[in-house]
Amino acid sequence: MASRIDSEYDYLFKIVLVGDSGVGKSNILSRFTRNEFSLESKSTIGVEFATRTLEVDGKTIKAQIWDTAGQERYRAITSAYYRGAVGALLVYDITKNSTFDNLQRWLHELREHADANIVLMLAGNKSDLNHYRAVSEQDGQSFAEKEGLLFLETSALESYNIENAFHTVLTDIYHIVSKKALVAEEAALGVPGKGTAINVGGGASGNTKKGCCSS
Ligand SMILES: Nc1nc2c(ncn2[C@@H]2O[C@H](COP(=O)(O)OP(=O)(O)O)[C@@H](O)[C@H]2O)c(=O)[nH]1
Ligand SMILES: [Mg+2]
Repeated sequence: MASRIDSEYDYLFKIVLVGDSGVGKSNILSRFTRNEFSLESKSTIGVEFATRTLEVDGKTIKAQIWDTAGQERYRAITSAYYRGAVGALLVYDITKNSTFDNLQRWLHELREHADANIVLMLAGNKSDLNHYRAVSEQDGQSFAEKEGLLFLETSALESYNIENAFHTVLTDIYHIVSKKALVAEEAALGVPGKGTAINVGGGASGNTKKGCCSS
């Protein structure tokens, strides 16, 4: 989702939260959008999202952040949840190994359902519980590097790196979108952009890659 509307904001970006139940997704969302944190875990029925508008590189970005409502417990997140998402926070709990072990499955699900160009941030949440730590920061970092993800440890409780995580993802998305717009502009003007494949051989080995964006 990257539509341009003139009045209130320049861009609207959909971001999804994924990861096991209990890792802190709903609190990350409430911390970022309302600056609230709750010790209780409440799960409502159906998909919810919250928005926050912020400045990125001088542009007004409206972030629409989607949270699951407990369906992740049954691994029953529908493809509608991922549709149109241009960013995702893949969250695990640094005190719970199983939530780290399940990351591969979440990544698989993201890669299956989301746009190929989606910006992914791995977030090792509950960094305030360092005394109960089960996953080292190095393990998080290595996994992120191996899978090509951004990485931060966060704490929704202490409000640590929450702002930074979303800001980093939104900045990355904005750069991708503005670069795409530039390429489209150059194409419209007939200027070959950087990285454009120009077929000179006339053979059948043309670019067979399909369009990036699901709808
Ligand atoms: N210590 C600590 N607890 C957290 C943090 N984030 C969430 N929690 C707690 O973890 C539990 C599950 O959080 P919740 O946001 O409902 O997780 P979700 O199931 O992924 O949406 C709740 O009891 C929260 O209070 C955090 O950063 N630090
Ligand atoms: Mg939740």
